Amino acid sequence: MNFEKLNDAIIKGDGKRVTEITREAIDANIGPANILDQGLIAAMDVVGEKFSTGEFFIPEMLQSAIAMKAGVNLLKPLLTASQAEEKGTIVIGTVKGDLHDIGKNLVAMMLEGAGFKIVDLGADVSPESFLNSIKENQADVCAMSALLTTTMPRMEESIDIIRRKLGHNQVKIIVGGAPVSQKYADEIEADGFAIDASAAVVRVKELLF
Ligand code: B1M
Repeated sequence: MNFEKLNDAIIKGDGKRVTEITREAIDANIGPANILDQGLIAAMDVVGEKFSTGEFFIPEMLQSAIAMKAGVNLLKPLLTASQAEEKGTIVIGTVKGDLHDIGKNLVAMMLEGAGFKIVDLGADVSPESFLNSIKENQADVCAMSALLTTTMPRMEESIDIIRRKLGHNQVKIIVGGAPVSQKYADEIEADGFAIDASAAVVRVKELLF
């Protein structure tokens, strides 16, 4: 399938068109992961570039994000269809000061599909909220997302407080998001890093089993 029309609809922020084309792609038996990667995520990269060059402003970026969510909602049942029994509990959120939640939602979705119980704290999550939720839910993994270079340090702060209160072995911590790298994850002593949502599933399984 040529994803140009779907890319275009995302870039234009046309949620109605995104819904139509995503539905057509699903009906044509295109794999949901392909629709997601080539149709939706690829277009968001173009939106980001247009924002960087001053062609787009916040409203356009937001409109594209809303359109992307329309497509993701249709793909969700296909991406989360899981026959597996529950493998563990994962607390997930985007760190404090950061409102980007699309990537985090995808990671949550894929982990849910892989059989984990997900406690989604949303975006703008404080270190204390991560800590409290890990304790309340006896979580096996804490997954943190950051999309801004300015909010990446909130990951380190969250890890520090979690480790100070709970020690090193009670919960595994995985980090990710566009500006985050394996190098940065090592620096802040996270247990794991993943480049995308599928890799997050692989990494979490490696950490737990
Ligand atoms: Co913002 N924004 N934004 N934005 N925005 C970026 C991130 C930016 C790169 C755009 C640009 O300049 N090119 C830039 C950051 C620059 C930087 O820090 N170096 C930026 C900026 C500057 C800002 C504001 C500061 C703009 C302003 O106000 N002047 C502002 C900040 C607001 C805040 O958070 N406090 C802002 C606001 C917004 C909107 C609200 C308008 C909207 C977000 C809406 C929403 O999420 N509900 C938005 C959007 C849409 C973007 C871009 C265009 C798209 C992000 C996205 O959803 N991508 C983005 C440009 C870009 O990324 N190319 C941009 C699709 C998504 C699937 O990818 O989230 O990367 P991503 O997730 C990936 C991986 O990163 C990974 O898996 C996913 C794929 O499978 N992943 C993980 C993510 N989390 C993970 C966790 C893991 C593992 C993997 O383990 C736990």
